[in-house]
Amino acid sequence: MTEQCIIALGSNLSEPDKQLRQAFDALGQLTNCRLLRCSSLYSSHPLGPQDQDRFVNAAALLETALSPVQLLLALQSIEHRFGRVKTRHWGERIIDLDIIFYGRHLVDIKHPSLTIPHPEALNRDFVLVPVLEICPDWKLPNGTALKDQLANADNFDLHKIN
Ligand code: PH2
Ligand code: MG
Ligand code: MG
Repeated sequence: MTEQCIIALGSNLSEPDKQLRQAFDALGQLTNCRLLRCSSLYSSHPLGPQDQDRFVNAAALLETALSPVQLLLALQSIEHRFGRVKTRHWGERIIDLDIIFYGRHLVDIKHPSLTIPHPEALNRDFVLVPVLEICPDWKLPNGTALKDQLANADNFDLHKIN
């Protein structure tokens, strides 16, 4: 039994575009997962503290036999390997790997904390645009089209950089 999952990637430290390319490679090497598609890289204005650099954002489509929690732990282990350290809320980071969708499932697990669909993702163009690039016909758990969310999303001055 496998599911198709969407992972959002973000970085604004230590050559973010290099971090994202290496993160795509790391996703491709996860056991019990197959990396199906990678989006372009996008530069975006930072959400949160304004004294930090612009982010680079992207999305990946992953087919996985892992459960949501197993996938979360696998992503956290990649973040740890890349040297991710805790900073201020919405602050700078070397890599951020968020599970946006796990098939059309709703997931809400307190320990470890995991809510899917990612609660704020649907309001942010730096998540929606890369996801729609690789999965233009993606459906939300309630059956509505993801592309219909784009009109309501906040704008972060997104520019494709490759
Ligand atoms: N991630 C954050 C905080 N702010 N801003 C942009 N543009 N893109 C991000 O991925 C992002 C952010 C913390 O996860
Ligand atoms: Mg995030
Ligand atoms: Mg995160």
